[in-house]
Amino acid sequence: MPENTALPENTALPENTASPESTAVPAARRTLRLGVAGPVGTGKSSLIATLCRELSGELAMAVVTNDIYTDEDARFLRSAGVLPEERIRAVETGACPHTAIRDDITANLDAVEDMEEDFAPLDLVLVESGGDNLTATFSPALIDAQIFCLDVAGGGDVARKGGPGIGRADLLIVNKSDLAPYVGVDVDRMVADAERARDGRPVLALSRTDEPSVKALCDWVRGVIGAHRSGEHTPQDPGPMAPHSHGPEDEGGHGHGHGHGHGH
Ligand SMILES: Nc1nc2c(ncn2[C@@H]2O[C@H](COP(=O)(O)OP(=O)(O)OP(=O)(O)O)[C@@H](O)[C@H]2O)c(=O)[nH]1
Ligand SMILES: [Mg+2]
Repeated sequence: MPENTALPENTALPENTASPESTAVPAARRTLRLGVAGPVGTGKSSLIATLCRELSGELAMAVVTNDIYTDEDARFLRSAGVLPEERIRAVETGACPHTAIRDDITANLDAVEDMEEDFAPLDLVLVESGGDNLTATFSPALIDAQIFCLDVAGGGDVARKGGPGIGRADLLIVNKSDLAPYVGVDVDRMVADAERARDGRPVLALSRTDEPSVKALCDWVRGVIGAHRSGEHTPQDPGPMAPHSHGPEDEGGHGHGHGHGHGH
């Protein structure tokens, strides 16, 4: 496993001169915090595993996963052997994945800050959202840039359904493009639909088995890290989720949860 191979520019962080409240390392010198959100099973953990595999030789990285009830995603990533195990930590979010990445981000922020302190200097912390529907987006108070992940198996029309992540995430992934022939989806058309919904923001058809697409993903991440360091990247808020509510039936199907709503 590579040692802490931070990029040289990131090595000149000021040494603990700041007080705790103002651990105010200028944003451009900080680790890039990159969120990955999207519906259940669209390949978020696999995309993160791919990024770790491809980039951990050149970047110092860590991962925070969010699962509703378990640390399943963290265990998957540890077993993939793509990063030292201690660089992968799980946050258990309870019933609603939105809350932990947008409304009350404390548990995630603590996990990210702990990682950044324990493994300083880090170039990149990836945060995987709990799998959800089309509405979850990260707060820009937690992450600097975000990827929204769809997959072809969810249907070619999903990209037209819109929502804050599809419309305004920094990068939209149309994942598992290798499966398109088996599920009757025209990837080019799905990408074109997504591009129309995004006012020129980037869309990438990805498959972990398609090397050029993996390279394009890695190049995009390198580009955002560069822009973040030079101060050219401004974290964008894709906007809040649409008003919705969860009843007990959403909470694992056990019927003993407490319903709640979001409508801000
Ligand atoms: N064919 C194909 N399968 C993929 C690809 N990426 C992921 N998968 C498969 O899709 C399934 C779901 O992948 P995950 O990475 O666990 O998806 P996820 O979005 O993290 O899932 P949750 O965290 O449960 O929401 C797994 O069976 C993966 O092996 C891909 O590029 N091609
Ligand atoms: Mg996952």
